[in-house]
Amino acid sequence: MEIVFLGIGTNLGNRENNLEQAIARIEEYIGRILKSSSIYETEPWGFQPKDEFLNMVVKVETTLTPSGLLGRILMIESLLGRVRGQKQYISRLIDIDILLYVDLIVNEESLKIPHPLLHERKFVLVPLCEIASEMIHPVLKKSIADLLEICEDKSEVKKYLNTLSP
Ligand code: PH2
Ligand code: MG
Ligand code: MG
Repeated sequence: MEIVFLGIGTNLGNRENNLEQAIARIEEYIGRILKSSSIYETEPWGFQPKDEFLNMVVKVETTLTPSGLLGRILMIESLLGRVRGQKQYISRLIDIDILLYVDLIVNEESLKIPHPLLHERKFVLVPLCEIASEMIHPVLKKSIADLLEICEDKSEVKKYLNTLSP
């Protein structure tokens, strides 16, 4: 079993329901969720759609390899209605990103782990810090708590819900 951290985001449709569906599919196709962060409402980062995001982070145990994991994520995203194509950011029903895969570093064209923008985004660092503040970023060699402290992102990230309805 390997431990992975996944970031989940949505800014279209019934956002809470989208998160719930994503969680259910992650448990079905990726592995058991060991920890979930609270849900945060976050200002869009890097583009300006009218709809705010809900973001959260989950810690999952899995037997999948990094590329197997990516394959399952793409499948889950399309099951939940995600449409891809554009190169630039667009609003989406669901986005699931691999943030960390144990302390592995992957640097391929189609897959980079840790997520290359993890440390620049408060919408990732705040929920990740809630469940894994002591984790060391394998490239930057700093803890998640330290990365959050030095992060220059000033966009708003506010607590929305402690947990999804059981
Ligand atoms: N995802 C992006 C780009 N910008 N902003 C917020 N607040 N939350 C996201 O999940 C997000 C974003 C690309 O995946
Ligand atoms: Mg993303
Ligand atoms: Mg993505």
